[in-house]
Amino acid sequence: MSETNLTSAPGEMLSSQAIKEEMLKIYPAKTRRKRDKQILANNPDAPQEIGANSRTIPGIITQRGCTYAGCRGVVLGPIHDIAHITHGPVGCSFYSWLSRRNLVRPVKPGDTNYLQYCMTTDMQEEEIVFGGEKKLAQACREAYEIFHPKAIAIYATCPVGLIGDDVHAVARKMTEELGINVCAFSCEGYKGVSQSAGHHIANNGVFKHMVGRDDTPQTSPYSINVLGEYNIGGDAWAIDELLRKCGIHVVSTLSGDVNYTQVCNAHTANLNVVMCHRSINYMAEMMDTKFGIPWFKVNFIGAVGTAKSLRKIGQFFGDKALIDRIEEVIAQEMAVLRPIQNDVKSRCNGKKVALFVGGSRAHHYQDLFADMGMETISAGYEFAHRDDYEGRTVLPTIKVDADSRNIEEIHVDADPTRYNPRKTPEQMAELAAGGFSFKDYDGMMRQMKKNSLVIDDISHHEMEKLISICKPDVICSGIKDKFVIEKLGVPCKQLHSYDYGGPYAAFVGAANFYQEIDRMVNTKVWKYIVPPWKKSPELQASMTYNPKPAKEESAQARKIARKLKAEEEAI
Ligand code: CFM
Repeated sequence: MSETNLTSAPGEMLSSQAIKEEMLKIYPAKTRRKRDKQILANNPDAPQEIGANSRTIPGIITQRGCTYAGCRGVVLGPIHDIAHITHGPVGCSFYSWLSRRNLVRPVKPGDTNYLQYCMTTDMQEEEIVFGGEKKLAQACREAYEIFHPKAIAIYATCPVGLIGDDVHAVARKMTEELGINVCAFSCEGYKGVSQSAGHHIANNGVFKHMVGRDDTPQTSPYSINVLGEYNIGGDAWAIDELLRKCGIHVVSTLSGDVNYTQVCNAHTANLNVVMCHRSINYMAEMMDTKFGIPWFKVNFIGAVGTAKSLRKIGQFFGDKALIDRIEEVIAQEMAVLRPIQNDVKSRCNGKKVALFVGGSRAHHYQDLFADMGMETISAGYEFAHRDDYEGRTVLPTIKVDADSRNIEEIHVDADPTRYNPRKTPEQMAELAAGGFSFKDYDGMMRQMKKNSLVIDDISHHEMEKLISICKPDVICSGIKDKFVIEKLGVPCKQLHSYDYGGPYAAFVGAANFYQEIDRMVNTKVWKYIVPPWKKSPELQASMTYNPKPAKEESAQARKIARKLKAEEEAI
Protein backbone atom coordinates (compact mmCIF):
# COMPACT_ATOMS: atom_id res chain seq x y z
CA MET A 1 0.00 0.00 0.00
CA SER A 2 1.52 3.31 -1.04
CA GLU A 3 1.76 6.17 1.42
CA THR A 4 0.02 9.47 1.02
CA ASN A 5 2.04 12.65 0.92
CA LEU A 6 0.25 15.21 3.01
CA THR A 7 1.62 18.23 1.26
CA SER A 8 1.53 19.40 -2.34
CA ALA A 9 5.01 20.98 -2.05
CA PRO A 10 7.44 19.09 -4.30
CA GLY A 11 10.07 17.01 -2.56
CA GLU A 12 8.59 17.48 0.90
CA MET A 13 7.22 14.43 2.73
CA LEU A 14 5.58 15.29 6.02
CA SER A 15 4.61 12.68 8.54
CA SER A 16 1.08 12.78 9.87
CA GLN A 17 2.49 12.21 13.35
CA ALA A 18 4.47 15.48 13.21
CA ILE A 19 1.41 17.39 11.98
CA LYS A 20 -0.60 15.90 14.82
CA GLU A 21 1.98 17.13 17.33
CA GLU A 22 1.82 20.57 15.80
CA MET A 23 -1.97 20.55 16.20
CA LEU A 24 -1.89 19.35 19.80
CA LYS A 25 0.86 21.44 21.30
CA ILE A 26 -1.28 24.50 21.99
CA TYR A 27 -3.75 22.55 24.14
CA PRO A 28 -3.75 22.29 27.92
CA ALA A 29 -2.58 18.84 29.14
CA LYS A 30 -6.07 17.37 29.71
CA THR A 31 -7.39 18.47 26.31
CA ARG A 32 -4.20 17.25 24.69
CA ARG A 33 -4.59 13.79 26.23
CA LYS A 34 -8.13 13.49 24.95
CA ARG A 35 -7.47 14.80 21.46
CA ASP A 36 -4.42 12.57 21.24
CA LYS A 37 -6.77 9.55 21.09
CA GLN A 38 -8.96 11.16 18.43
CA ILE A 39 -6.22 11.97 15.91
CA LEU A 40 -4.37 9.09 14.25
CA ALA A 41 -1.77 8.45 11.60
CA ASN A 42 -3.56 5.87 9.51
CA ASN A 43 -2.40 2.34 8.92
CA PRO A 44 -4.98 0.66 6.67
CA ASP A 45 -3.69 -2.85 7.27
CA ALA A 46 -4.23 -2.67 11.00
CA PRO A 47 -6.50 0.23 11.94
CA GLN A 48 -5.66 1.48 15.41
CA GLU A 49 -8.27 2.16 18.04
CA ILE A 50 -9.61 5.68 17.66
CA GLY A 51 -11.29 7.76 20.34
CA ALA A 52 -14.81 8.37 19.00
CA ASN A 53 -18.37 9.00 20.21
CA SER A 54 -17.12 10.69 23.37
CA ARG A 55 -17.95 14.09 24.82
CA THR A 56 -16.63 17.13 23.00
CA ILE A 57 -14.31 19.31 25.08
CA PRO A 58 -16.23 22.49 25.92
CA GLY A 59 -14.95 25.52 24.02
CA ILE A 60 -13.03 23.59 21.39
CA ILE A 61 -15.50 24.58 18.63
CA THR A 62 -17.01 21.36 17.34
CA GLN A 63 -19.19 20.93 14.26
CA ARG A 64 -21.52 18.48 16.01
CA GLY A 65 -25.26 18.80 16.51
CA CYS A 66 -27.52 17.69 19.35
CA THR A 67 -29.57 14.56 20.03
CA TYR A 68 -32.82 16.30 19.09
CA ALA A 69 -31.28 17.20 15.70
CA GLY A 70 -30.39 13.54 15.04
CA CYS A 71 -33.88 12.32 15.89
CA ARG A 72 -36.26 14.99 14.67
CA GLY A 73 -34.09 16.52 11.97
CA VAL A 74 -32.33 13.52 10.49
CA VAL A 75 -34.21 10.24 10.84
CA LEU A 76 -37.87 11.26 11.30
CA GLY A 77 -37.93 14.72 9.76
CA PRO A 78 -38.18 13.55 6.12
CA ILE A 79 -41.40 11.53 6.68
CA HIS A 80 -43.53 14.11 4.94
CA ASP A 81 -47.16 13.27 5.73
CA ILE A 82 -47.05 13.16 9.52
CA ALA A 83 -47.18 16.15 11.86
CA HIS A 84 -43.86 16.75 13.62
CA ILE A 85 -44.43 18.65 16.86
CA THR A 86 -41.45 19.97 18.76
CA HIS A 87 -42.24 20.25 22.45
CA GLY A 88 -39.97 23.03 23.60
CA PRO A 89 -38.86 26.58 23.07
CA VAL A 90 -39.54 28.00 19.65
CA GLY A 91 -35.85 28.19 18.75
CA CYS A 92 -35.40 24.39 18.67
CA SER A 93 -38.28 24.12 16.25
CA PHE A 94 -37.21 27.07 14.15
CA TYR A 95 -33.71 25.71 13.62
CA SER A 96 -35.05 22.35 12.48
CA TRP A 97 -37.45 23.97 10.03
CA LEU A 98 -36.33 23.31 6.44
CA SER A 99 -32.68 23.74 7.42
CA ARG A 100 -31.70 20.32 6.05
CA ARG A 101 -32.15 19.77 2.33
CA ASN A 102 -34.13 16.50 2.60
CA LEU A 103 -36.23 17.21 -0.47
CA VAL A 104 -39.80 16.08 -1.00
CA ARG A 105 -41.79 15.92 -4.24
CA PRO A 106 -45.46 15.01 -3.90
CA VAL A 107 -46.12 12.98 -7.04
CA LYS A 108 -49.87 12.71 -7.38
CA PRO A 109 -52.82 14.91 -6.47
CA GLY A 110 -53.76 14.40 -2.85
CA ASP A 111 -50.19 13.61 -1.75
CA THR A 112 -49.42 15.39 1.44
CA ASN A 113 -46.36 17.35 2.40
CA TYR A 114 -46.31 19.03 5.80
CA LEU A 115 -42.59 19.66 5.84
CA GLN A 116 -42.94 23.32 5.00
CA TYR A 117 -44.78 23.80 8.31
CA CYS A 118 -43.07 24.38 11.63
CA MET A 119 -45.07 22.97 14.56
CA THR A 120 -44.07 23.67 18.13
CA THR A 121 -45.54 24.12 21.58
CA ASP A 122 -43.48 27.31 21.94
CA MET A 123 -42.87 26.72 25.66
CA GLN A 124 -42.85 29.80 27.85
CA GLU A 125 -41.70 30.41 31.42
CA GLU A 126 -45.12 29.39 32.68
CA GLU A 127 -44.77 25.87 31.24
CA ILE A 128 -41.21 25.59 32.50
CA VAL A 129 -42.49 26.32 36.02
CA PHE A 130 -45.86 24.53 36.00
CA GLY A 131 -45.27 21.86 33.33
CA GLY A 132 -46.08 21.75 29.62
CA GLU A 133 -48.08 18.55 29.18
CA LYS A 134 -51.43 20.34 28.80
CA LYS A 135 -50.00 22.65 26.18
CA LEU A 136 -48.56 19.67 24.31
CA ALA A 137 -51.91 17.84 24.29
CA GLN A 138 -53.55 21.00 23.02
CA ALA A 139 -50.94 21.30 20.25
CA CYS A 140 -51.71 17.72 19.14
CA ARG A 141 -55.43 18.49 19.02
CA GLU A 142 -54.79 21.65 17.00
CA ALA A 143 -52.50 19.87 14.54
CA TYR A 144 -55.09 17.15 14.12
CA GLU A 145 -57.96 19.58 13.55
CA ILE A 146 -56.07 21.58 10.95
CA PHE A 147 -54.20 18.85 9.06
CA HIS A 148 -55.78 15.46 9.85
CA PRO A 149 -52.37 13.77 9.57
CA LYS A 150 -52.02 9.97 9.62
CA ALA A 151 -49.72 10.22 12.61
CA ILE A 152 -48.13 12.73 14.95
CA ALA A 153 -44.57 12.57 16.26
CA ILE A 154 -43.68 14.51 19.39
CA TYR A 155 -40.08 15.49 20.15
CA ALA A 156 -38.77 16.40 23.59
CA THR A 157 -36.18 19.18 23.81
CA CYS A 158 -33.75 19.89 26.69
CA PRO A 159 -36.08 21.84 29.02
CA VAL A 160 -38.77 19.15 28.68
CA GLY A 161 -36.37 16.54 30.03
CA LEU A 162 -35.22 18.86 32.80
CA ILE A 163 -38.71 19.64 34.11
CA GLY A 164 -39.90 16.04 33.62
CA ASP A 165 -42.90 16.38 31.29
CA ASP A 166 -44.07 12.86 30.39
CA VAL A 167 -44.29 13.12 26.61
CA HIS A 168 -45.06 9.41 26.27
CA ALA A 169 -48.11 9.65 28.54
CA VAL A 170 -49.40 12.55 26.46
CA ALA A 171 -48.79 10.52 23.28
CA ARG A 172 -50.78 7.54 24.67
CA LYS A 173 -53.63 9.80 25.71
CA MET A 174 -53.72 11.54 22.34
CA THR A 175 -53.61 8.24 20.44
CA GLU A 176 -56.79 7.27 22.25
CA GLU A 177 -58.46 10.63 21.94
CA LEU A 178 -57.65 11.34 18.28
CA GLY A 179 -57.68 7.76 17.01
CA ILE A 180 -54.37 8.13 15.12
CA ASN A 181 -50.84 6.99 15.89
CA VAL A 182 -49.24 9.58 18.19
CA CYS A 183 -45.74 8.65 19.30
CA ALA A 184 -43.21 10.52 21.38
CA PHE A 185 -39.42 10.62 21.34
CA SER A 186 -37.30 11.38 24.40
CA CYS A 187 -34.61 13.00 22.32
CA GLU A 188 -33.62 15.88 24.58
CA GLY A 189 -30.64 17.64 23.03
CA TYR A 190 -28.35 16.79 25.95
CA LYS A 191 -29.30 13.10 26.02
CA GLY A 192 -26.19 11.91 24.18
CA VAL A 193 -22.85 13.33 23.14
CA SER A 194 -24.04 14.25 19.63
CA GLN A 195 -26.83 13.73 17.09
CA SER A 196 -25.78 10.10 16.91
CA ALA A 197 -27.78 9.36 20.07
CA GLY A 198 -30.81 10.89 18.35
CA HIS A 199 -30.44 8.47 15.44
CA HIS A 200 -30.60 5.55 17.84
CA ILE A 201 -33.63 6.92 19.71
CA ALA A 202 -35.39 7.58 16.38
CA ASN A 203 -34.60 4.06 15.07
CA ASN A 204 -36.09 2.55 18.23
CA GLY A 205 -39.27 4.65 18.01
CA VAL A 206 -39.84 4.17 14.27
CA PHE A 207 -39.30 0.43 14.69
CA LYS A 208 -41.62 0.12 17.69
CA HIS A 209 -44.40 2.46 16.53
CA MET A 210 -44.42 2.45 12.72
CA VAL A 211 -42.62 -0.42 10.94
CA GLY A 212 -44.92 -3.45 10.65
CA ARG A 213 -48.28 -1.68 10.85
CA ASP A 214 -49.18 -2.31 7.19
CA ASP A 215 -48.85 -5.88 5.92
CA THR A 216 -49.81 -5.22 2.28
CA PRO A 217 -47.54 -7.67 0.39
CA GLN A 218 -45.14 -6.71 -2.39
CA THR A 219 -45.81 -7.72 -5.95
CA SER A 220 -42.22 -7.34 -7.18
CA PRO A 221 -39.83 -10.14 -6.14
CA TYR A 222 -37.00 -7.60 -6.21
CA SER A 223 -38.32 -5.33 -3.50
CA ILE A 224 -35.85 -3.51 -1.28
CA ASN A 225 -35.62 -0.75 1.30
CA VAL A 226 -32.87 1.80 0.97
CA LEU A 227 -31.91 2.54 4.57
CA GLY A 228 -29.84 5.55 5.62
CA GLU A 229 -30.62 7.63 2.53
CA TYR A 230 -32.12 11.05 3.20
CA ASN A 231 -32.63 12.56 -0.26
CA ILE A 232 -30.33 15.49 0.37
CA GLY A 233 -30.26 17.47 -2.89
CA GLY A 234 -32.33 14.71 -4.57
CA ASP A 235 -29.93 11.78 -3.98
CA ALA A 236 -32.74 9.33 -3.20
CA TRP A 237 -34.50 10.24 -6.44
CA ALA A 238 -31.33 9.53 -8.42
CA ILE A 239 -30.97 6.15 -6.66
CA ASP A 240 -34.67 5.30 -7.11
CA GLU A 241 -34.52 6.09 -10.79
CA LEU A 242 -31.43 3.95 -11.29
CA LEU A 243 -32.94 1.01 -9.41
CA ARG A 244 -36.18 1.37 -11.34
CA LYS A 245 -34.25 1.12 -14.63
CA CYS A 246 -32.75 -2.13 -13.37
CA GLY A 247 -36.17 -3.51 -12.41
CA ILE A 248 -35.72 -3.20 -8.65
CA HIS A 249 -38.59 -1.84 -6.60
CA VAL A 250 -37.95 0.47 -3.63
CA VAL A 251 -40.57 -0.12 -0.94
CA SER A 252 -39.33 2.63 1.34
CA THR A 253 -36.35 4.93 1.68
CA LEU A 254 -35.62 5.55 5.34
CA SER A 255 -35.94 8.42 5.43
CA GLY A 256 -35.94 10.34 2.21
CA ASP A 257 -39.05 11.57 0.41
CA VAL A 258 -41.02 8.87 2.20
CA ASN A 259 -44.57 8.73 3.51
CA TYR A 260 -45.93 7.13 6.66
CA THR A 261 -47.57 4.22 4.82
CA GLN A 262 -44.29 3.28 3.14
CA VAL A 263 -42.54 3.25 6.53
CA CYS A 264 -45.30 1.07 8.02
CA ASN A 265 -44.99 -1.30 5.05
CA ALA A 266 -41.15 -1.48 4.99
CA HIS A 267 -41.04 -4.92 6.64
CA THR A 268 -42.52 -6.53 3.52
CA ALA A 269 -39.36 -5.89 1.44
CA ASN A 270 -37.00 -8.74 0.65
CA LEU A 271 -33.75 -6.91 1.29
CA ASN A 272 -32.38 -3.91 3.17
CA VAL A 273 -29.44 -2.06 1.68
CA VAL A 274 -27.70 0.41 3.98
CA MET A 275 -26.20 3.68 2.75
CA CYS A 276 -25.46 5.56 5.98
CA HIS A 277 -24.37 2.90 8.43
CA ARG A 278 -24.08 5.29 11.36
CA SER A 279 -27.62 6.57 11.42
CA ILE A 280 -29.59 3.42 10.63
CA ASN A 281 -27.63 0.23 11.39
CA TYR A 282 -29.92 -0.30 14.41
CA MET A 283 -33.00 -0.48 12.16
CA ALA A 284 -31.30 -2.89 9.75
CA GLU A 285 -30.39 -5.21 12.62
CA MET A 286 -33.83 -5.07 14.24
CA MET A 287 -35.65 -5.76 10.95
CA ASP A 288 -33.39 -8.74 10.37
CA THR A 289 -34.11 -10.17 13.83
CA LYS A 290 -37.84 -9.54 13.79
CA PHE A 291 -38.78 -10.12 10.15
CA GLY A 292 -35.83 -12.03 8.65
CA ILE A 293 -34.78 -9.31 6.18
CA PRO A 294 -31.03 -9.54 5.52
CA TRP A 295 -28.96 -6.38 5.05
CA PHE A 296 -25.69 -5.33 3.54
CA LYS A 297 -23.83 -2.07 3.09
CA VAL A 298 -23.94 -0.26 -0.25
CA ASN A 299 -22.53 3.00 -1.51
CA PHE A 300 -24.28 4.83 -4.35
CA ILE A 301 -21.77 7.67 -4.11
CA GLY A 302 -19.20 7.38 -6.92
CA ALA A 303 -19.34 5.40 -10.18
CA VAL A 304 -17.29 2.46 -8.90
CA GLY A 305 -19.29 2.21 -5.67
CA THR A 306 -22.62 2.49 -7.49
CA ALA A 307 -21.78 -0.26 -9.99
CA LYS A 308 -20.50 -2.50 -7.21
CA SER A 309 -23.65 -1.94 -5.14
CA LEU A 310 -25.97 -2.70 -8.05
CA ARG A 311 -24.07 -5.89 -8.86
CA LYS A 312 -24.28 -7.00 -5.26
CA ILE A 313 -28.06 -6.51 -5.23
CA GLY A 314 -28.25 -8.54 -8.46
CA GLN A 315 -26.13 -11.29 -6.96
CA PHE A 316 -28.33 -11.38 -3.85
CA PHE A 317 -31.48 -12.03 -5.87
CA GLY A 318 -29.53 -14.37 -8.14
CA ASP A 319 -31.84 -14.00 -11.14
CA LYS A 320 -30.06 -14.13 -14.50
CA ALA A 321 -32.44 -11.68 -16.22
CA LEU A 322 -31.99 -9.16 -13.40
CA ILE A 323 -28.20 -9.53 -13.42
CA ASP A 324 -28.10 -9.00 -17.20
CA ARG A 325 -30.35 -5.97 -16.96
CA ILE A 326 -28.10 -4.47 -14.27
CA GLU A 327 -25.04 -4.92 -16.53
CA GLU A 328 -26.88 -3.22 -19.40
CA VAL A 329 -27.81 -0.26 -17.22
CA ILE A 330 -24.26 0.10 -15.88
CA ALA A 331 -22.90 0.06 -19.45
CA GLN A 332 -25.40 2.70 -20.59
CA GLU A 333 -24.73 4.97 -17.63
CA MET A 334 -20.96 4.62 -17.91
CA ALA A 335 -21.05 5.45 -21.61
CA VAL A 336 -22.44 8.85 -20.66
CA LEU A 337 -20.34 9.34 -17.53
CA ARG A 338 -16.89 8.20 -18.74
CA PRO A 339 -16.16 11.12 -21.12
CA ILE A 340 -17.09 13.59 -18.34
CA GLN A 341 -14.95 11.69 -15.86
CA ASN A 342 -11.93 11.62 -18.21
CA ASP A 343 -12.24 15.29 -19.03
CA VAL A 344 -12.43 16.32 -15.37
CA LYS A 345 -9.68 13.93 -14.38
CA SER A 346 -7.30 15.59 -16.82
CA ARG A 347 -7.50 18.75 -14.67
CA CYS A 348 -8.03 17.28 -11.19
CA ASN A 349 -5.71 14.31 -11.14
CA GLY A 350 -3.31 14.33 -8.18
CA LYS A 351 -5.07 17.14 -6.32
CA LYS A 352 -5.55 16.74 -2.59
CA VAL A 353 -8.69 16.72 -0.53
CA ALA A 354 -9.63 16.59 3.15
CA LEU A 355 -13.13 15.65 4.35
CA PHE A 356 -14.71 16.26 7.75
CA VAL A 357 -18.39 15.41 7.67
CA GLY A 358 -21.01 13.76 9.83
CA GLY A 359 -20.98 10.02 10.28
CA SER A 360 -20.72 8.54 6.80
CA ARG A 361 -20.03 11.03 4.01
CA ALA A 362 -16.40 11.61 4.99
CA HIS A 363 -15.97 8.02 3.86
CA HIS A 364 -18.42 7.74 0.93
CA TYR A 365 -17.16 10.81 -0.89
CA GLN A 366 -13.60 9.53 -0.95
CA ASP A 367 -14.86 7.20 -3.71
CA LEU A 368 -16.05 10.13 -5.83
CA PHE A 369 -12.71 11.88 -5.46
CA ALA A 370 -10.89 8.66 -6.35
CA ASP A 371 -12.98 8.51 -9.57
CA MET A 372 -11.43 11.92 -10.42
CA GLY A 373 -7.88 10.91 -9.52
CA MET A 374 -7.90 13.07 -6.37
CA GLU A 375 -6.27 11.88 -3.20
CA THR A 376 -7.68 12.04 0.32
CA ILE A 377 -4.92 13.18 2.67
CA SER A 378 -7.06 13.59 5.78
CA ALA A 379 -10.59 12.70 6.84
CA GLY A 380 -12.75 12.37 9.90
CA TYR A 381 -16.29 12.11 11.10
CA GLU A 382 -18.00 14.49 13.48
CA PHE A 383 -19.86 11.92 15.55
CA ALA A 384 -19.40 8.42 14.13
CA HIS A 385 -18.45 5.49 16.35
CA ARG A 386 -15.40 3.25 16.24
CA ASP A 387 -17.12 0.75 13.89
CA ASP A 388 -17.51 3.47 11.26
CA TYR A 389 -13.77 4.08 11.43
CA GLU A 390 -12.37 0.62 12.12
CA GLY A 391 -15.10 -1.67 10.74
CA ARG A 392 -17.86 -3.68 12.38
CA THR A 393 -15.44 -6.35 13.54
CA VAL A 394 -14.58 -4.09 16.50
CA LEU A 395 -18.21 -3.95 17.70
CA PRO A 396 -17.75 -6.48 20.54
CA THR A 397 -14.76 -4.53 21.87
CA ILE A 398 -16.43 -1.11 22.06
CA LYS A 399 -16.70 -0.05 25.68
CA VAL A 400 -20.15 1.09 26.75
CA ASP A 401 -19.68 4.30 28.74
CA ALA A 402 -22.16 6.22 30.88
CA ASP A 403 -23.23 8.38 27.94
CA SER A 404 -24.05 5.51 25.62
CA ARG A 405 -25.74 3.56 28.43
CA ASN A 406 -28.17 6.45 28.58
CA ILE A 407 -29.63 5.41 25.22
CA GLU A 408 -32.08 2.53 25.28
CA GLU A 409 -31.10 -0.71 23.51
CA ILE A 410 -34.42 -2.34 22.71
CA HIS A 411 -34.72 -6.07 22.87
CA VAL A 412 -36.14 -7.57 19.70
CA ASP A 413 -37.36 -11.14 19.06
CA ALA A 414 -38.47 -12.87 15.89
CA ASP A 415 -42.10 -12.05 15.07
CA PRO A 416 -44.18 -15.15 15.91
CA THR A 417 -46.15 -15.00 12.66
CA ARG A 418 -44.32 -12.69 10.31
CA TYR A 419 -40.69 -13.77 10.69
CA ASN A 420 -39.74 -15.07 7.27
CA PRO A 421 -36.08 -15.57 6.40
CA ARG A 422 -35.67 -14.34 2.83
CA LYS A 423 -33.07 -16.98 2.02
CA THR A 424 -32.82 -20.58 3.15
CA PRO A 425 -29.74 -21.58 5.17
CA GLU A 426 -28.48 -23.45 2.05
CA GLN A 427 -28.86 -20.34 -0.11
CA MET A 428 -27.07 -18.25 2.51
CA ALA A 429 -24.22 -20.78 2.65
CA GLU A 430 -23.95 -20.75 -1.14
CA LEU A 431 -23.77 -16.95 -1.19
CA ALA A 432 -21.12 -16.96 1.54
CA ALA A 433 -19.08 -19.54 -0.38
CA GLY A 434 -19.10 -17.16 -3.35
CA GLY A 435 -17.57 -14.43 -1.16
CA PHE A 436 -20.87 -12.68 -0.44
CA SER A 437 -21.04 -10.93 2.92
CA PHE A 438 -23.90 -9.49 4.93
CA LYS A 439 -23.66 -6.87 7.72
CA ASP A 440 -20.41 -5.92 6.11
CA TYR A 441 -19.12 -2.46 6.93
CA ASP A 442 -15.31 -2.31 6.96
CA GLY A 443 -15.13 1.33 8.03
CA MET A 444 -13.24 4.28 6.66
CA MET A 445 -9.69 3.65 7.81
CA ARG A 446 -9.06 0.49 5.79
CA GLN A 447 -9.77 2.38 2.60
CA MET A 448 -7.51 5.34 3.37
CA LYS A 449 -3.83 5.38 2.55
CA LYS A 450 -1.01 4.90 4.99
CA ASN A 451 0.19 8.15 6.63
CA SER A 452 -3.14 9.89 5.97
CA LEU A 453 -4.44 11.74 8.99
CA VAL A 454 -7.68 10.60 10.61
CA ILE A 455 -9.26 13.25 12.85
CA ASP A 456 -12.44 12.65 14.84
CA ASP A 457 -14.61 15.68 15.75
CA ILE A 458 -12.07 18.15 14.33
CA SER A 459 -11.79 21.56 16.01
CA HIS A 460 -11.35 24.88 14.22
CA HIS A 461 -7.81 25.15 15.54
CA GLU A 462 -6.87 21.76 14.10
CA MET A 463 -8.54 22.69 10.80
CA GLU A 464 -6.46 25.88 10.60
CA LYS A 465 -3.28 23.92 11.27
CA LEU A 466 -4.17 21.33 8.66
CA ILE A 467 -4.74 24.06 6.08
CA SER A 468 -1.58 25.99 6.84
CA ILE A 469 0.62 22.88 6.82
CA CYS A 470 -0.93 20.69 4.11
CA LYS A 471 -2.69 23.26 1.91
CA PRO A 472 -5.28 20.84 0.48
CA ASP A 473 -6.86 21.82 -2.84
CA VAL A 474 -10.39 21.43 -1.49
CA ILE A 475 -11.98 20.66 1.86
CA CYS A 476 -15.39 19.07 2.31
CA SER A 477 -17.18 20.16 5.43
CA GLY A 478 -20.26 22.06 6.57
CA ILE A 479 -21.60 25.55 7.15
CA LYS A 480 -20.03 25.87 10.59
CA ASP A 481 -16.51 25.97 9.21
CA LYS A 482 -17.01 26.73 5.52
CA PHE A 483 -16.07 30.37 5.86
CA VAL A 484 -13.17 29.72 8.21
CA ILE A 485 -11.77 27.50 5.47
CA GLU A 486 -12.49 29.84 2.57
CA LYS A 487 -11.00 32.85 4.36
CA LEU A 488 -7.82 30.81 4.53
CA GLY A 489 -7.87 30.56 0.73
CA VAL A 490 -9.10 26.99 0.32
CA PRO A 491 -12.40 26.18 -1.44
CA CYS A 492 -14.91 24.36 0.75
CA LYS A 493 -17.61 22.08 -0.58
CA GLN A 494 -20.42 21.62 1.90
CA LEU A 495 -21.27 17.95 2.07
CA HIS A 496 -24.28 18.30 4.37
CA SER A 497 -26.37 20.72 2.29
CA TYR A 498 -24.39 20.29 -0.96
CA ASP A 499 -24.25 24.12 -1.24
CA TYR A 500 -27.62 24.15 -3.02
CA GLY A 501 -26.36 21.52 -5.53
CA GLY A 502 -26.96 17.83 -6.05
CA PRO A 503 -27.89 15.15 -6.56
CA TYR A 504 -24.46 13.56 -6.19
CA ALA A 505 -25.62 9.95 -5.85
CA ALA A 506 -25.65 7.34 -8.61
CA PHE A 507 -24.06 7.93 -12.05
CA VAL A 508 -26.09 11.08 -12.73
CA GLY A 509 -25.00 12.57 -9.44
CA ALA A 510 -21.36 11.63 -9.98
CA ALA A 511 -21.28 13.75 -13.15
CA ASN A 512 -22.67 16.73 -11.19
CA PHE A 513 -20.08 16.31 -8.47
CA TYR A 514 -17.08 15.95 -10.83
CA GLN A 515 -18.02 19.12 -12.67
CA GLU A 516 -18.59 21.17 -9.53
CA ILE A 517 -15.34 20.09 -7.92
CA ASP A 518 -13.45 20.73 -11.16
CA ARG A 519 -14.76 24.30 -11.19
CA MET A 520 -13.90 24.79 -7.51
CA VAL A 521 -10.33 23.52 -7.55
CA ASN A 522 -9.36 24.99 -10.90
CA THR A 523 -10.64 28.54 -10.47
CA LYS A 524 -7.92 31.09 -9.84
CA VAL A 525 -9.97 33.18 -7.41
CA TRP A 526 -8.67 31.50 -4.26
CA LYS A 527 -5.12 32.70 -4.55
CA TYR A 528 -6.30 36.33 -4.28
CA ILE A 529 -7.64 35.77 -0.77
CA VAL A 530 -5.58 37.06 2.12
CA PRO A 531 -7.01 36.21 5.54
CA PRO A 532 -7.85 39.31 7.61
CA TRP A 533 -5.28 38.62 10.34
CA LYS A 534 -2.50 38.60 7.78
CA LYS A 535 -3.36 42.15 6.84
CA SER A 536 -4.03 43.48 10.29
CA PRO A 537 -1.32 43.29 13.01
CA GLU A 538 -3.66 43.44 16.00
CA LEU A 539 -5.56 40.38 14.77
CA GLN A 540 -2.28 38.67 13.97
CA ALA A 541 -1.23 39.12 17.61
CA SER A 542 -4.32 37.32 18.88
CA MET A 543 -3.95 34.52 16.37
CA THR A 544 -0.38 33.57 17.20
CA TYR A 545 -0.68 32.90 20.92
CA ASN A 546 1.88 30.21 21.40
CA PRO A 547 2.54 28.61 24.78
CA LYS A 548 5.71 26.65 25.48
CA PRO A 549 5.94 23.67 23.13
CA ALA A 550 5.68 20.25 24.71
CA LYS A 551 9.00 18.56 25.56
CA GLU A 552 8.49 15.50 23.38
CA GLU A 553 7.97 17.60 20.27
CA SER A 554 9.76 15.93 17.41
CA ALA A 555 12.31 17.47 15.09
CA GLN A 556 9.78 17.38 12.30
CA ALA A 557 7.16 19.22 14.30
CA ARG A 558 9.81 21.88 15.07
CA LYS A 559 10.54 22.08 11.37
CA ILE A 560 6.85 22.62 10.60
CA ALA A 561 6.60 25.30 13.27
CA ARG A 562 9.67 27.11 11.85
CA LYS A 563 8.19 26.96 8.37
CA LEU A 564 4.84 28.38 9.51
CA LYS A 565 6.59 31.17 11.41
CA ALA A 566 8.76 32.06 8.39
CA GLU A 567 5.66 32.13 6.20
CA GLU A 568 3.84 34.40 8.61
CA GLU A 569 6.81 36.76 8.82
CA ALA A 570 7.11 36.87 5.04
CA ILE A 571 3.64 38.44 4.73
FE1 CFM B 1 -25.83 9.70 7.86
FE2 CFM B 1 -26.73 11.78 6.75
FE3 CFM B 1 -24.22 11.44 7.43
FE4 CFM B 1 -26.09 11.68 9.35
FE5 CFM B 1 -26.05 14.35 9.35
FE6 CFM B 1 -26.72 14.49 6.73
FE7 CFM B 1 -24.20 14.08 7.47
MO1 CFM B 1 -25.38 16.40 7.88
S1 CFM B 1 -27.65 10.75 8.39
S2 CFM B 1 -24.36 10.45 9.27
S3 CFM B 1 -26.62 13.08 10.97
S4 CFM B 1 -25.26 10.53 5.89
S5 CFM B 1 -27.46 15.61 8.37
S6 CFM B 1 -27.89 13.13 5.50
S7 CFM B 1 -24.97 15.31 5.92
S8 CFM B 1 -24.10 15.12 9.32
S9 CFM B 1 -22.54 12.62 6.93
